[in-house]
Amino acid sequence: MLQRMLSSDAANAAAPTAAAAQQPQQPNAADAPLAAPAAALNPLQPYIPPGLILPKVPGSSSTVRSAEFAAGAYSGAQLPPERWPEVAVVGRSNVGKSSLINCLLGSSSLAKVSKHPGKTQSINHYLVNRNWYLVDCPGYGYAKVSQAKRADWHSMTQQYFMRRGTLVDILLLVDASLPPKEADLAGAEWLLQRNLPLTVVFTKIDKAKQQQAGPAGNILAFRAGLQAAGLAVPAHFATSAAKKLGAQQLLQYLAQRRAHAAQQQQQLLQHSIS
Ligand SMILES: Nc1nc2c(ncn2[C@@H]2O[C@H](COP(=O)(O)OP(=O)(O)OP(=O)(O)O)[C@@H](O)[C@H]2O)c(=O)[nH]1
Ligand SMILES: [Mg+2]
Repeated sequence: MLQRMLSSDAANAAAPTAAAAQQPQQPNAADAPLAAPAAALNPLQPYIPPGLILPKVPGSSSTVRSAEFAAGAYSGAQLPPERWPEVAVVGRSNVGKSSLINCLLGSSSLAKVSKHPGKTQSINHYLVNRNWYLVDCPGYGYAKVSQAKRADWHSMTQQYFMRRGTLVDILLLVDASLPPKEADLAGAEWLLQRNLPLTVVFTKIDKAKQQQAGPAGNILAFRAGLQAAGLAVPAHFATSAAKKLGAQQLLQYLAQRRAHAAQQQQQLLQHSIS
């Protein structure tokens, strides 16, 4: 479904700069407290594929000291300049993107939360610690706005993913209180097929529906869905904005991703000078 929404015209576009951030480092278990052995996978614990385990980078901080709204873009031209590393948050409407952003940033109201899907209609940049952006993207899979507006959202988000040189990671949010949805699996597939950086963040692990698998079962089913489609299973985190679960681990991981991307950029720069 997402493949249709994020139309295929970009499928052959040039490889995005962001793909560089996805390149794995050599595993170093001693330096990677977030890694969980696949054999003993507890779906509610963070999972990082061995090839993506990042060594600790001195000076990478997961503490949020300040956070402010920086820009809301309704078109590519309105995006802020590519100045800081950024982490995008995407997923179906109502999955909890804005709630997770508030939870990560220690705010109750920075990103607007609503029971009604479609609240976030622009690409919103939040500047964290004055040195990185957390970016709230419009939701997908929501029909209560005009078709024209919906198409506009998706094409803008797609272009943003493909062209943003400072994009370090894309957090695809998936509601863990529900069985896997086709749209979410398709969203992960779309990103993976373009070698864009992807981390799946399961939301609402506090919420279980009676007579259903529950968050742990739903997470395992989602992973199995990706495997069945022949896709590599990406890193994942399980969170609850309502109960403030999983935020610290995710912030720690994102600090490592940013520091690693900065190191890579420096290496590329040195390489191009020498
Ligand atoms: N139980 C529970 N509810 C949550 C959690 N996170 C978000 N919600 C609820 O889910 C609804 C949607 O949350 P939002 O954060 O606005 O979702 P969104 O993905 O930003 O939605 P759009 O902007 O419409 O795309 C709200 O009613 C939230 O209170 C969670 O961790 N647990
Ligand atoms: Mg929102």
